[in-house]
Amino acid sequence: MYHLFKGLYYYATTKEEYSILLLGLDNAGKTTLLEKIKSIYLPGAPSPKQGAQPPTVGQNMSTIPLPHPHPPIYLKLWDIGGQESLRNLWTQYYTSSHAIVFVVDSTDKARIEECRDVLEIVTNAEDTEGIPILMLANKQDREESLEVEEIKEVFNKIAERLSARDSRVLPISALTGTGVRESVEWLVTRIMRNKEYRPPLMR
Ligand SMILES: Nc1nc2c(ncn2[C@@H]2O[C@H](COP(=O)(O)OP(=O)(O)OP(=O)(O)O)[C@@H](O)[C@H]2O)c(=O)[nH]1
Ligand SMILES: [Mg+2]
Repeated sequence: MYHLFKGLYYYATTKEEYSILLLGLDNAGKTTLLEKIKSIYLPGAPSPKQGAQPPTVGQNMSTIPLPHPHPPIYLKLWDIGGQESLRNLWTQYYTSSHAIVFVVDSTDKARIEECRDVLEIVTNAEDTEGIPILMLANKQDREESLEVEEIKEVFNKIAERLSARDSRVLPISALTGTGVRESVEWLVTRIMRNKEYRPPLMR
């Protein structure tokens, strides 16, 4: 009974909301990642299936309440289309974001330089200054994927410039879920640490 009340009290007083922006080239796995996070944190949400997501034209948004023992906060996840013609829309989300997740298709060696150039533009934007950046080397379940160390090398130059703020490269599979919880944990730690600089919305 005590735990029930404690749980109810916990949710009743949950007020802080942080926005997280999922960016990356088209086909990187952003929508699959959003679906996977939902399946982990929202009861009853189905796990994503291979090839099930059509390319995103516009945006998807989901709000996730973090379960105890996390701080009682909501994460509002914005998944934006990554096709070239849609990338100029990303900038509209920068000022209200508390963290950026940049998803990389680790199997797409032909576009890894394009990936780096796009990330560079994102991190150079004035409105993203000082917010944590998490780079995800996605599709690690595929045999032909680049290792996280190889992805790190590509982003090294950017990472050096980002060193004054929080940034990290983590290996994941949005499809199987490997590394997804760890990625959310990293984000939560960093947005809380950055709270004074980018305060949450209260709801
Ligand atoms: N094997 C494997 N496939 C994945 C993974 N993540 C995504 N995919 C596949 O990659 C393709 C593209 O995934 P999406 O999630 O639609 O990519 P997106 O980044 O949302 O693409 P846009 O909406 O066009 O920006 C789909 O066929 C997914 O099933 C992964 O971790 N492993
Ligand atoms: Mg998508």
